[in-house]
Amino acid sequence: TQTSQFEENIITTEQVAQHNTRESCWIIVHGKVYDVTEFLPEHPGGSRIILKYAGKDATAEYDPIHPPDAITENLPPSKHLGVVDPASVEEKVTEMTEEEKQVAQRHQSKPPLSECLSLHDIETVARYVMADKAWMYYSSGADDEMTMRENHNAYHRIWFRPRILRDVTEVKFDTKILGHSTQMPLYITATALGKLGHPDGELNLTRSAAKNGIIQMIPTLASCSFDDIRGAATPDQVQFLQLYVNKNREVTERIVRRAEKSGIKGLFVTVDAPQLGRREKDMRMKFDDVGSKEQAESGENVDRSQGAARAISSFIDPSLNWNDLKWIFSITKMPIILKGVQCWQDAVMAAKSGCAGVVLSNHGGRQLDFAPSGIEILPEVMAALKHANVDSSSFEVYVDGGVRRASDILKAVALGAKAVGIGRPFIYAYSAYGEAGVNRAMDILRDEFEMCMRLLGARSLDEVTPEMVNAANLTNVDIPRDYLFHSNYERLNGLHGKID
Ligand code: PPY
Repeated sequence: TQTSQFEENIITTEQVAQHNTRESCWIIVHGKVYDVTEFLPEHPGGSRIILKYAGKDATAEYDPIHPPDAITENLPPSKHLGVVDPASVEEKVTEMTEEEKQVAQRHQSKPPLSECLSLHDIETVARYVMADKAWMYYSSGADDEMTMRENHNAYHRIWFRPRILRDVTEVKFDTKILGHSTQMPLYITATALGKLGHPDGELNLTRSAAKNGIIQMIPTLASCSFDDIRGAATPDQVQFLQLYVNKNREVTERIVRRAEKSGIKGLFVTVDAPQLGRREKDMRMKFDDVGSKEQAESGENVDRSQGAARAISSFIDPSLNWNDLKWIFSITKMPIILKGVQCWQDAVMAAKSGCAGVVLSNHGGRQLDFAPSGIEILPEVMAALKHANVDSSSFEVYVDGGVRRASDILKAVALGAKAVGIGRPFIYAYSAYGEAGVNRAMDILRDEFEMCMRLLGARSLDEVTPEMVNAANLTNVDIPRDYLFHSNYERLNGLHGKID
């Protein structure tokens, strides 16, 4: 078989080192040798980044940004040359880079997890400990980051109308999402490149989701492979899949069929990213990464303004349109949800087209700056769906972006959302504290839910109704300002003076 031939072919690192040019480019990934010469122009991240590793071991660069099977999926077997001769591998004591040392030191001096009392606290620690590249990729928003800040600030314009003197001894806040039980009205939404923050990447989320009875949406661009993430789930654990539709529809069809076969319970098609937004913090990091200034001026034809995230987005099909939905319905029986709906007209169209729901989302403020926050358009979406006679039991509305508190979630539920998606807070949690951080974030939210439900006078989510909130000022958008936790917020013990 192909594999056994491949395994028999032993290649030394000296041999690999000779193929270090554009004309003949071999690289080593996970101890295997690949000829990527012909693949260079097709690499979604550009040829330059591969050429940096021509003739060398690229595993360390490859790992956080590719699922393990990306290379075998994309290179024909004839380009899988063999395995590296272990005797030829120089035992290098891998020197930690200056940044790695600093990150390790900051992990030593971070506060104990028990000192984190809110999701904001966890985010503060993540910002403190994380390597710049990871922090900038996760935290960045598009352009002036107005939408990103608005996402959370919009929740501040909704106030409660609590009820008193109800027996709130027992409060429950479990519900169902697409018919599947969840312990809280939230799910872990998809975020890309999970290993930038922690070596176990998305598996931290899978494990915590299992322990906490929460549903995880698996990203198309996870760092861990789909099979690894499914493999880490418990037998009954419900997972959804987020989907970027590929220009090559066969790739998408394969992903969708594999997902359905493996038991994925819902397909969330991302519709707000025909092109990736400009996240300047991230772009700036990648700019330094692609090589020296001299290289840049040497005339190689690389668009350095893009940044790697934008470059690798070239597989996403900008021609995707409403007519393609029929095709998606034809290849799967999984419920289809559109993720990234930003006005009521599109929500109504999604319902009329046969979708099972929509996520009112602006992609965490990473796409169109000045797109409204999901929570802000929720009331008009609910009103329009009602007007269009859409049955709320067969069409669910979710909101994501800026959710940091159970009180935020209850505001969304009061206004008609079935659940909310939470992304960044959970990846910050594992970047700072591993799986324990995610578990802590879940504990905090549970605790906040219990308190908020009692103080609101609601014993179950059915009792969290539109009358329980005053959203009259919701659409009075203020220029996003910094709030308490950005300026005079008392930082965690131990962080004073270390970050501004
Ligand atoms: C994002 O960064 O917001 C994403 O959705 C992930 C992504 C990353 C790189 C290319 C395309 C999408």
